[in-house]
Amino acid sequence: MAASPDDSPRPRVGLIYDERMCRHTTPDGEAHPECPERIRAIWKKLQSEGIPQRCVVLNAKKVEDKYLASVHTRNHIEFIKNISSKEFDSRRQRIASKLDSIYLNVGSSEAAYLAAGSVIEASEKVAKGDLNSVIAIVRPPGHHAESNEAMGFCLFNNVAVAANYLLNEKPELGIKKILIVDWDVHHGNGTQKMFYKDPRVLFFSVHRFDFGCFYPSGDDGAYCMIGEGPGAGYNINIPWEHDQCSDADYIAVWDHVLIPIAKEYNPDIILVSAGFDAAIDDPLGGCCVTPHGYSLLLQKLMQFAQGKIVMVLEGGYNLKSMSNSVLACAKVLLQEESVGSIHTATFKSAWRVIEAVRHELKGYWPVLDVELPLNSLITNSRPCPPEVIYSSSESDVENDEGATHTINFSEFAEHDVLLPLSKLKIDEDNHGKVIASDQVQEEESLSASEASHEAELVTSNEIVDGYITWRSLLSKVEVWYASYGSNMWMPRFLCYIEGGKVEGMSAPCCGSQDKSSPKDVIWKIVPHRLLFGRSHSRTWGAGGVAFLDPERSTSDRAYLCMYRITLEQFNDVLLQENSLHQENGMIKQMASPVLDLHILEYVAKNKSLPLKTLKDGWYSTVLYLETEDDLPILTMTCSASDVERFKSGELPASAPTKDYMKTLVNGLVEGKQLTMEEAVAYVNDAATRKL
Ligand code: X5A
Ligand code: ZN
Repeated sequence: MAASPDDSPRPRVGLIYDERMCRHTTPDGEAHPECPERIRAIWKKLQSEGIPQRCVVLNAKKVEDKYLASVHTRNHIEFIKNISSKEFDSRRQRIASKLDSIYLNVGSSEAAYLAAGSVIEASEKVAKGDLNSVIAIVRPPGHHAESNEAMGFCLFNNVAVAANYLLNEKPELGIKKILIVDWDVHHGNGTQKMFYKDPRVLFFSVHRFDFGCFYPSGDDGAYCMIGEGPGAGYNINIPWEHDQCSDADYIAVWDHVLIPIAKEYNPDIILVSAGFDAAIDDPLGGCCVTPHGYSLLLQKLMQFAQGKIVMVLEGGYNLKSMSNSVLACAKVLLQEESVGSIHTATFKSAWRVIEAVRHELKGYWPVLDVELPLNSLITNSRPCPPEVIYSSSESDVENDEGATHTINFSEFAEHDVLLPLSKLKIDEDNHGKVIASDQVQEEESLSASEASHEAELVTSNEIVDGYITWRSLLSKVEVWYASYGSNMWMPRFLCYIEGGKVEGMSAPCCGSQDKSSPKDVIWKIVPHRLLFGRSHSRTWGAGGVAFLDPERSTSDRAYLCMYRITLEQFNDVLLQENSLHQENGMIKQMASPVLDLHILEYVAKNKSLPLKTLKDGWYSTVLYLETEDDLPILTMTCSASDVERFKSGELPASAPTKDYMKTLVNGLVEGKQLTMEEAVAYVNDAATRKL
């Protein structure tokens, strides 16, 4: 710790805190992570260290409606204003339950007005130069709030309101360019939308994304969302692929993305959407940024905008961890602490994200148009963390050993990751609802954002663990699973859904978590080569396992029996087909899906995608055949390189045994596709034709 040298004046740092912002609480006193204690704990911590005495303590102020109106609709403003009034007493809870992760009570309106007004007050003081910087300890948070939507614990978008105030209401203060740094663990979807076409605001958000499965799920936080029109290049997303990100990952992003761009942009002021839910031990974030890490991030920002920084609280749900982090930041702003180096290693996945972001943005920010020495950077980096595997009590194979093996689902083939992630289709007319692939979904199935809303309701008040979320989400998305081998026989396929085994199988299936039957079954013929190999399998004992050549060929015809199932079920089938669903006899539950909406988008684009997470399984390649009823037809087969190895004889190509043949024939006959004789001839032809 070093005191600031005697010849340089102490920086003037403002603090805003007001007890009235604690009156926004859950109506019945149920526990909720976004609780009044959050700001009380921070304030107490700062007091215990004598920080307020070394700062300028400002009064909170309610925002005027006219300032809200630049980012929120009239409708939304009236709603937040009136929600706490007496006449809403009976309706308030019902209204809140219709919103995404929002509670409301008699204190909500005042708290929301104070939070937004305080950030305006703070920003004006800093813009004027009365103060060097301010920490606004406010709640409810703001960055999820959209122009006409309260969500994610946020009512008004405090930071966006203040940014607009400076730009539109106070031009005389000379603030023409604002950098918003959003380091809350969640994507700042609201702020992004408000300035998406506006180059006067450079919005930068680093957040957990988990390929679209982390709150607020969907595609908005993807790195391809770079802004539009005159705002193109002025929206920057850093989407982490998984949990456990630490100081080193954040510093790497600062050093290789944010800082070079900030130098070029040269902002007049910096507003930090400072959530502390990426902090170590936060119950929602699952990351591990330390107070030291936060102070370093903040210190690196102080070289810009003559140190004009407004730090605004967003999320953060571990009282101790966030209080320590805010304290560390206060000391940095007061220049009482100079910050040293960090001690963790950067994730390999973080380098991958950084590289992808730099690639995406280098046309707008030439300083990024240099290759990073990625090979040497990655050499010293951490592998992705293992997924948490949940063991199921419904295991059909008893074993008392814990499930220890883990599959890293986020690490599919390297070359795929380095390609820019393609965009999920956004339906503009429907307020940006995400539609899986290029398909229009069935009317009764929900859009991904509706589905994620539902998932959110399921988990409200709970620690979001990602597990319920992805299953709820993908249970709303339907696909055709196309079978061409033994699964053409419906009773055999149903084992993958319902569990158990049928005649001829030597080992039972565990089934899908969602045991509901396929919604529909239809048949189709496709121009792919059916082949047989791997004479012995866990399921059949001696068999002759069916595969499709991923390549299309006009001379080939394969029968497909297609089941309309959910994408959740497809994931469970994918795992069982690859014998990756159990370890030491324990059924494993996936912490994240092998095939999520984002990867589905890849598959749709490339038609065939080897999944690195399944690389040890025989069915590691997913094929996107075509569509039926506007739903994608998916199947799984061996890799293209396995086809080559079958051809060369390196892997045994092996005709079906009698029992296996019987299952295939049963499928084709009971499915009314072929007579018994025709079915036998079809299988024999495929088995004997030269590869
Ligand atoms: C501000 C903030 C998080 C919302 C999570 C909803 N919101 N599950 O951190
Ligand atoms: Zn957050």
